[in-house]
Amino acid sequence: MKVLKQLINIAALSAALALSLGSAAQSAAPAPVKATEMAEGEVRKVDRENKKITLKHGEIKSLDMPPMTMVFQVDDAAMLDKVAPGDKVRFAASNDGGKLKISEIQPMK
Ligand SMILES: [Cu+2]
Repeated sequence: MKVLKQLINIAALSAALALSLGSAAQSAAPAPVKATEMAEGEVRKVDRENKKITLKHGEIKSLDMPPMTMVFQVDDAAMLDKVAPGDKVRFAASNDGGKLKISEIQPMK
């Protein structure tokens, strides 16, 4: 009987250990780094033909740019299919030799 009780204790301990390991792994999961580099804005106009999009954007820290409404270029027109005028979006912009380009854009939920 004593052996059985010990076995149960061991089982309970390892279950508790597995649980705490599980939650530790979960809380240690890194937040997506990209989210901090993304700026927010609202789509004003989508010009698929010319691969351009007009955004009213908030501050873009990576470009040291204050909030404004402006036109960005995209390399791939397909990126513009995900968004429509009026959508609130999160996007990543870069300065490509003086041309401001959007490398990633996604509607906010
Ligand atoms: Cu701007």
